[in-house]
Amino acid sequence: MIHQFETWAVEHRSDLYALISRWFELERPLLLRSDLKAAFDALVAEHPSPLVETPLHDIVNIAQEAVCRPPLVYMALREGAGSWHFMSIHQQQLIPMPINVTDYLAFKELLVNPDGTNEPVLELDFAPFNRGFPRLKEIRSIGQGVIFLNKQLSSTLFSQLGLGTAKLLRFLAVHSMDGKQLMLSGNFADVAALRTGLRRALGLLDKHPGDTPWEVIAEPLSGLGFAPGWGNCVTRVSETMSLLVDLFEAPSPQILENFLARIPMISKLLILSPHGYFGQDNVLGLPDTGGQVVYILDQVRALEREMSERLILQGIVAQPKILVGTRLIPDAGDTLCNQPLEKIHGTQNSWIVRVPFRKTNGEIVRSWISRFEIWPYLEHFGHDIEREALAQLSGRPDLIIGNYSDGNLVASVISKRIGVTQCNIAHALEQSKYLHSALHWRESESQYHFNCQYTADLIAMNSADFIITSTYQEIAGTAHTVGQYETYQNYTMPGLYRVMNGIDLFDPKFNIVSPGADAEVYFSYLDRERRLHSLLPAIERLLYESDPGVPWRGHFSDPAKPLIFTMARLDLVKNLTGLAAWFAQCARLSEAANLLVIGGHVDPAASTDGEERAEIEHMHAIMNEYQLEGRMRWLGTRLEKNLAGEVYRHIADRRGIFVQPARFEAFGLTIIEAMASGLPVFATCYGGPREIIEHRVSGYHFDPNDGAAAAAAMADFFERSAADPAVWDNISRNALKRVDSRYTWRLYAERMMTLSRIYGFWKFVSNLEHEETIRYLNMFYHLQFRPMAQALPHQ
Ligand code: UDP
Ligand code: LCN
Repeated sequence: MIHQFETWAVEHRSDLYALISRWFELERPLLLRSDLKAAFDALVAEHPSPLVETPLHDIVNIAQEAVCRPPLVYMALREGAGSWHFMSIHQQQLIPMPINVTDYLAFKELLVNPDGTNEPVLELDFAPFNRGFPRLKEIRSIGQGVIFLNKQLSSTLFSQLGLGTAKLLRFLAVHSMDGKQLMLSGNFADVAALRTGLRRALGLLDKHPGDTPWEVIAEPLSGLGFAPGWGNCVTRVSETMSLLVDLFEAPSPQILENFLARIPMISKLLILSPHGYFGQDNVLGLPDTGGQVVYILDQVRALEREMSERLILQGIVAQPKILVGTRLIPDAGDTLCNQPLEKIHGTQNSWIVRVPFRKTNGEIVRSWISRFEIWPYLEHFGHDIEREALAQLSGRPDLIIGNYSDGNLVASVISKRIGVTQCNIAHALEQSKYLHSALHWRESESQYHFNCQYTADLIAMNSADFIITSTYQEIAGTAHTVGQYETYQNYTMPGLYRVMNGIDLFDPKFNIVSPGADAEVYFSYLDRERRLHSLLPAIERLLYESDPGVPWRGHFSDPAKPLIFTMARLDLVKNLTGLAAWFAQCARLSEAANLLVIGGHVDPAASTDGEERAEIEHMHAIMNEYQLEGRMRWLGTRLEKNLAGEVYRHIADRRGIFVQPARFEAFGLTIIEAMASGLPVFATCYGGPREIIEHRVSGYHFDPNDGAAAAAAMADFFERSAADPAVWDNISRNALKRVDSRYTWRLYAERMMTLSRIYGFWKFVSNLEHEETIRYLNMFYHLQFRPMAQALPHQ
């Protein structure tokens, strides 16, 4: 494509000139894809010769960004996920010149540092470390890493005559849990000996009924060299042994996966989520405390259940244990975040463990601090939480899972120190939320400290053994939008460093494992028997009575209309104020429905967070300007989970909709909660919702930059549903189906455990340790991250 454009440009100099001039006329040094396209479209309308479907059009289609410093324009072209090319064009010469990523970034740096041409710059490039490691080839396979790894490694391993099976024998021979030997107790000299043993064992098992428990056969099997772990009864033990026999006979990745799925490997987990208020009650909606907490608590319950079930099936008597490490906040208001230990509801043996942040002089930090300010405390926190976890678990965890930039950094440090597999979960990567925040990091340094955050991200991503994402787009974006991880592929932070290959999207470490919505709480509005009817009076009061009993503003003059419902933290990026404005400005929409907003505080003085306070003021201004009093109710409260579940269903009873109007949403748990309740959802097209919802099938997307169109689409939906109830019913039914087939915690837990086992096995038998990378990262941490973090103001 690029080559064709170069050839085309030779003969179409004046067309190219016309377009570049338009870009320059915008007088903005950094143009986005939408700007580049809009200028092209405007040119097409007026230009004497046709430009549509020319190589110029193709180039504009793949252009993500352009840096304009007349007479030069430098372009970043994205042919597909992770496939970037760069090009420069001089307005007079009009010859497109391919350039490399370094030249592009260096040119971009001039925007903030015009005199910096000759300044030395630290360049980071992780590509050389990954040579020799298997990597995916197809764009559509991105995010299915461990399964790919399994295929790759098993074919090489088992093709080396006898080597693979010998390694498998060694793996089984030393496999233990909590110091107890599992699988093999006998000293099998080689694979042939093990095969003979298996044959004998299977012969012995044949003599017993299938449901004979393990205890009965334990002794004779132990005499043949077999330890617990094969199964809880004769049938299960025979199946597991047969899988191993098959594997020796004709190894295949699938049999290996099935066999590994049965080996008890994981019973102790450490999950890290340092920032925010991490608790079970009264925390949701507090600044920085939202979906991540919901996700982790549901995840813990699902993983504990899955681990227990698997251990029982394998005949192991062991109680899995999960710890969630977070910070202890002494001044924690009406939450329990000042407690060092809190049992997680609905689990047997999972706990929140809290240790405080400390200043350099050892003094404890007493109050909540924003996630943007926590960097100086993490090192000390890492040591303390590691010590606490080792004590609580009586040894090392089998897996460490980090959450968000801070948790992932701490996970990196601890997992390398104690030699445990590291899994990362991002929840949100801020480069996608805060546009150009890397380039302009210095301007927002006093508020956001993105220099620390993006450095931490780079370290954590590259040190993780595997990374779980909620959607495909989180890694690789779409045809025209950049993935959240992809934003780390190349970027620059002028004055700090320049990243040429920060992360490889084709790395098998990426795995999509989508979360679910708690099925106990969020279920269909049609499931009358399970509904919490006792909550109805509370809901009616909240929504319709003159005093709802919580801070509020507004009421519904015509309560018979269906509701447009939105619920989120009152962050700028969540854009609840945007929705209120669109609603107010669209007469058709406010004619068809009422608006219910739940989030934040109604009294600005009640908020401790600057961004939230500004949004509160903004919401009031909109309500004043458009006199929304009788058409909108705003509740400044946080709904308890069961109540929230029943509210979604109540809105569905009344044939309303849920709207997620964010400027960008990394995933969006409220969307799957609403869908799981059978409520039609309209959600932003930026981020995870684009993938969760199939447009017009199981819900709708809209562009939050075009609120009028979004409001019109909602108005259409209400009007069409009023004329034909099947319109609403169809979307509702498909939303329920979609969540059920893709977004459940049961699917999540199964998949997560499979990945951990496959990964654990391959880590044992092959050299997956990226030792060179680890040394490089260690240096980067000490020379770059640490001094920056320590230089931040302490509370
Ligand atoms: N939530 C809630 N009560 C509230 C506000 C939010 O239970 O008053 C829950 C909501 O149901 C969802 C989570 O908080 O489970 C928000 O997650 P989401 O992924 O939508 O957004 P985040 O806050 O993580 O950006
Ligand atoms: C953070 C976010 O911003 C949401 O998009 C996610 O749904 C949530 O975490 C849970 O992963």
